[in-house]
Amino acid sequence: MAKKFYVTTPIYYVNDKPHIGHAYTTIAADVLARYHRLAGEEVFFLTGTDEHGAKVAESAEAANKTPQEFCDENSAKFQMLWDRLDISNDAFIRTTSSYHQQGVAAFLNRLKEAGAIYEGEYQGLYCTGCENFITEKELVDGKCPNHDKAPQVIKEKNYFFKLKDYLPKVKELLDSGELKILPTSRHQEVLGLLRQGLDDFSISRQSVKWGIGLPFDNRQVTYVWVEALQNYITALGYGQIDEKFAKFWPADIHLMAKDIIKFHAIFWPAMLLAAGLEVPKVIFAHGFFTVDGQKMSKSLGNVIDPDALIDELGAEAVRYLLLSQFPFGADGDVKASNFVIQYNSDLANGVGNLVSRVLAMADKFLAGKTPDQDKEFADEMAGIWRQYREAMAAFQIDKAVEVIKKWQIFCDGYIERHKPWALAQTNNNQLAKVIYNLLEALRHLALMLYPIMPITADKILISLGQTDWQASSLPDLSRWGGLKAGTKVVKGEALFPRLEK
Ligand code: ME8
Repeated sequence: MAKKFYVTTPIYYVNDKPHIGHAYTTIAADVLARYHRLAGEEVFFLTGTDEHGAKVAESAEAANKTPQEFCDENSAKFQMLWDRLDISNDAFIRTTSSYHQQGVAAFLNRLKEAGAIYEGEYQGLYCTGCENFITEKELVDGKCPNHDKAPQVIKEKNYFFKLKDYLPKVKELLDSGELKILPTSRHQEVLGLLRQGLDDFSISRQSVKWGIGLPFDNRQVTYVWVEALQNYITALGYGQIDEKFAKFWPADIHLMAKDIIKFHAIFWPAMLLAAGLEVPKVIFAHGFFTVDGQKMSKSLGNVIDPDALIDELGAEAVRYLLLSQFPFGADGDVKASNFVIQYNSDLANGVGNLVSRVLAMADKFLAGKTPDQDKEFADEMAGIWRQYREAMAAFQIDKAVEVIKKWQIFCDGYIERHKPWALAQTNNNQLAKVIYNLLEALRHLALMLYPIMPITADKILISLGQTDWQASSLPDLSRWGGLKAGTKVVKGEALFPRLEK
């Protein structure tokens, strides 16, 4: 039976349209999903939208819409962007869907039956921007530092989750590595939070109306974070259809940025333990984008709109450029003015130029017919694949991109050393060998590119006469010699025309 791989993104709030931070996480998840499918695994890739809570309700009111209308419109914006970016998600969950609501009721009932929920009185400062309580100590000039807004004082009857009862077990899972938090700096951060001590948290709201009623007290709605986390299981049919849940749970990786690590690394595993379910295997928190050195924010007017970027550079380039900005896991600054420069150097002059050069030479010197097999690169290629697989297995997408670049530069160097145009005058045997090696090298380059730029990869493979390559998986595809003698190869259009700017 094929190995399974379950990858998720956060479900994004629909209080606004998507920006490049959302696109970054989703593209990264898509790369992992595509890589694991290519490796022959059975993949379930989930993304979606988080639609309840005070923040969404307030934004809907400000827009003069009902919450549901507002959610429908904004959720569609995310789905449209993912279509434009060729995101290959297997499901798109909306927390206003009835199956999510039913799954949440089943999960909460289970927590209640397990004795993990009790009633209490709560008073605290609530920041709607964070959808979370905030302490006096965290305030700066009386305001939430993340949202620059004064929190509301909330006093109400709530239901609480006995978080403290499960913290020792969460710590044990972290120590044993059964629950991995990556990169390791984030693991340390989570241990720090545990050392500081955490209180039980309230799982319901009395004053908020836009949410899922508690199954055991419908005067209260479920706290938006509590039901949002459950999307990872309700999307698999938790509480209703067991088959998918049994097959794919636990998640192999929950991807997100560092802002929401506490909810995922502590609260979520604790709730799962209380419900007697397995915890996710890996929680990976990548860094935060800043733009030209500043936090991306509407008020600064520096939010990069992914749609505008796609209009300018094309979806494939946007996927590549976002992922190759900085190490996956680290914070990084994006300079919008660099995108065109990097497009020209990496894509137009790099991959694009190599592909068109090799195909043009095969066309000109050998009438587009693949020569007999040669094995000059077989060993190098195996080494490159090893590095690529290791990078992907460690979720180091930027390293996988580096490996691809290295291979492209190696091929450019090989052309310069062997000068096929000179061999065409003097040595046809040697010319045939060199062209075979280059064509086969392109096939491997395209396969490595596939998770990152799927359309580009497919175009290259089709030019190489590989129309049914998707029927095989990596163990076969990555073997040297897949390109058969006699296969017709054709020059395609330029993959990445140079941009003048
Ligand atoms: O937190 N740089 O939703 P959200 C990189 N609904 N990534 C960024 C980013 C930035 N500047 N800004 C946002 C929520 N992101 C909850 C999640 S999950 C059960 C519920 C990405 O719309 C990144 O993935 O605020 C971050 O974790 C996520 O968007 C937060 O999205």
